[in-house]
Amino acid sequence: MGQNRRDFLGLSATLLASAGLGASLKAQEHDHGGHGESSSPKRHLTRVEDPKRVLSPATVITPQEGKNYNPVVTLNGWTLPYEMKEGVKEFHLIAEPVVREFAPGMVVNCWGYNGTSPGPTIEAVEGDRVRLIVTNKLPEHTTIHWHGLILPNGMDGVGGLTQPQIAPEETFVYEFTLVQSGTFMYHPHADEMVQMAMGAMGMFIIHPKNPKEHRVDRDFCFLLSSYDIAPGTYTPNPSTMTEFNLWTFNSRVFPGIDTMNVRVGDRVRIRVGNLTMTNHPIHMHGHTFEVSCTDGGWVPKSARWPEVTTDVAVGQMRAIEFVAKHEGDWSIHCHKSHHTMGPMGHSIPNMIGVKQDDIAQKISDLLPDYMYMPMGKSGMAEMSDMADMGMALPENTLPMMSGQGPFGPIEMGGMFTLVKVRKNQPKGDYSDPGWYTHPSGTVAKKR
Ligand SMILES: [Cu+2]
Repeated sequence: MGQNRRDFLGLSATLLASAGLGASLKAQEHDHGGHGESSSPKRHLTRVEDPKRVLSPATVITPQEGKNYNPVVTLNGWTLPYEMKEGVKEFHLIAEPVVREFAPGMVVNCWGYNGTSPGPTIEAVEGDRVRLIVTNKLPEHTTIHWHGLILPNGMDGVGGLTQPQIAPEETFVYEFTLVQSGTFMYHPHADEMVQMAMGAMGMFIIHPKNPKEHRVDRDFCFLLSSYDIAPGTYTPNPSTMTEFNLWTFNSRVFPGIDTMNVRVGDRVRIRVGNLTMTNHPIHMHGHTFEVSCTDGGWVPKSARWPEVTTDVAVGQMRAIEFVAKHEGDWSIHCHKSHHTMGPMGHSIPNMIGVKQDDIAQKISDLLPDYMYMPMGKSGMAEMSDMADMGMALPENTLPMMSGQGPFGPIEMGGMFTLVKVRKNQPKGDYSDPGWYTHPSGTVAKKR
């Protein structure tokens, strides 16, 4: 946290300058995983000067005012800088293998853009002419589809249909004028099953031409993505169709996901895009919100209605808006309960009501290499801090439920984070205020 925008320009410049080298980098990136080099299979990474940064860039939590728009805050992400070239905003995207830290304790071999997965958010303004220069450093061909954008057919990025595939090491140029505003995405339209399962995707935000239109104080965005990564391994299985085991906001799992920190009275927008293979009912506590923008653009005010959960189907984008009125640490999460669980919570024996005593210990004494992890006798909650209970996790594997709150384990491990609403958050300072201090007499208690 606390990184400023300049760092990001620096990061990106480094990436751009170094990406051409395309050299592979050994296991230097292991600053978080806590495992030795011996455990790391060979991987091809883009050479960067500071790989730690690329693992998990700190979010720009207090974006500076743009000239004519208020920039978005991408959770655990960043915005791609551009260069102005004769009236055209020129962006460089490099599709490449990257290493993403999903949360402290787990790094993943992903495919992404400019060093991160998801790739950087592209931000521009309605009416802008944009030039998107795409270099392919992936081991196979790719393209980029600009999901939701109205553009000339030949710029639509569908490999084989509207353009030739971009072969490894080739560079293609997309150029068009932005004729709409709203929340969009970009992703490959080439070997989609593999490339999206590996994390190749990003957001594309177009701000309205009139900065007074749809103005908010805080504008957050993130993508929903899912992965199938077997416990003890590092690389997603791209052939998985439905049985994913890691459910993420911007390729991060709770408690590794940034919180959204706002002041009482702020008008807040949260933009969500779904590039998983299932729908996600996104639920927020403590406030009602309205869906202000969909894939198709802004919803007229007269057509909005209040709700606390909105379903984001596959391929959809939704922006919700509300005025932060109620102080507190409010949960925002997918309401499918499996989607707030880490990889160890799935496909395990049902042991509710079964007396097990120390059976897990006995089995692992007999079969030390076999990971036996049944459900607890009275449910899963007893397993929430199994790491604390001396149960070893496979390497590079997160517990199924985690996150320590002020009152104990939060028991969430996937698509879950917090909206932190504070009265005395200093103006312009949107750093994490810590846990909410409840006024006396306002916390549920034992009678
Ligand atoms: Cu979900």
